Amino acid sequence: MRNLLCVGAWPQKHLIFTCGPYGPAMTFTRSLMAGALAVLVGGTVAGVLLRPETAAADRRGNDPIVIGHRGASALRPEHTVLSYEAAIALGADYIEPDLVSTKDRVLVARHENEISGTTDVAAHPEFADRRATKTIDGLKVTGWFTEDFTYGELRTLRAKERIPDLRPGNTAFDGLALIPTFEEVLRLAERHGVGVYPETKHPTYFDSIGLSLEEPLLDTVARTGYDGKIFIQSFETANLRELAEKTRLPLIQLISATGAPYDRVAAGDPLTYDGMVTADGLREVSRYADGVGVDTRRIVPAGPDGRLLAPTNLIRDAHRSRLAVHTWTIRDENSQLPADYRLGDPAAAAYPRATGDVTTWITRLASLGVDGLFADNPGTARAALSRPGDRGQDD
Ligand SMILES: [Ca+2]
Ligand SMILES: [Ca+2]
Repeated sequence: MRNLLCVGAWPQKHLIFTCGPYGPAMTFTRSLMAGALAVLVGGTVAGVLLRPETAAADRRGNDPIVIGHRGASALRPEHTVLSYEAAIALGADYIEPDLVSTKDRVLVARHENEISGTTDVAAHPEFADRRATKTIDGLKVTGWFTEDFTYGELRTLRAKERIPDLRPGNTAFDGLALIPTFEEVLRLAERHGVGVYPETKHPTYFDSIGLSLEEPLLDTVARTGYDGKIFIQSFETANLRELAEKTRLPLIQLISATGAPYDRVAAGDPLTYDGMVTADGLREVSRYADGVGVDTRRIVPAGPDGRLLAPTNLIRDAHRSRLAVHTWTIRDENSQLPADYRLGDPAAAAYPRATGDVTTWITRLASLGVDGLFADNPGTARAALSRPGDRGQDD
């Protein structure tokens, strides 16, 4: 049994508990329980127990994995096949779809369920009456929402660049790409031998409107027969705990620089992200998840002037709890980098979007021991990690 679990979908080289010095015991406990449950209930989850290992994402030795954040969103409109294909071409180990639901329960890749910023929906008069104001995770949002469209209707829209001021070159691809389904992303990844790193978006909200995300996520993985690498991520906690009982696919608890998981807020629970990154908090996360996906500021905080301070103990504490540490988001542009890594003349008009010293930033994070990096330009991350011999131990 242990061996079956070892050679399954677990990305062995990238999770501390299977390749590092910390031993596998705790995680196997969770996976054995989930695996046994899957066998007992039959159905979709049991199908993943005998997956063959795919080699593609394991070829990096002990380097952190490179996760193409929304594809290669620095270079193409995010969450399009164009973006995912660019990420794959640039050497991403994983591509990352954020998942929201249509009215007819199809999971599609969008950063938000509100789609006016990333599609041409506002230019479709036939959908003018779908414009609405809703409260999502306590915030009022106005626009067009995926849950008010059937998949067929969404398919008539075309994607566009979300932040054209920062990434004007990406507008050359406006109007060219469809909204992809999760199934399409899985099939694309499988064809190219890369992993998939789906995020459930606003799970409490989607439960509240009867469109729970977790069941169609697992069903889609099973139905497509996807047998590559996968991590499932969420900023909330309850749905990850629920998933831990239903699947042995590895789970990543996302942790912001501030705030609290919305499911905990909605439940009146005082748990915050600050509480989750303490040694005790991380130990609790390790009861249901296999890793954390943290804002880089949780690893290296920045002062009020934007310059970096001393690293925290998060990586050490997470590894002691057998949690992998993935971090987000690595972006090339000066305006998106810590002040320490900005390059060029601040007075120049192009300075905010000019490429800074992002490779040194990536090298620093790697030297601190991160196990994975979410990068808007996976090519930069791949290049930085490929540089020979200049990565010392920083901690
Ligand atoms: Ca995401
Ligand atoms: Ca749910």
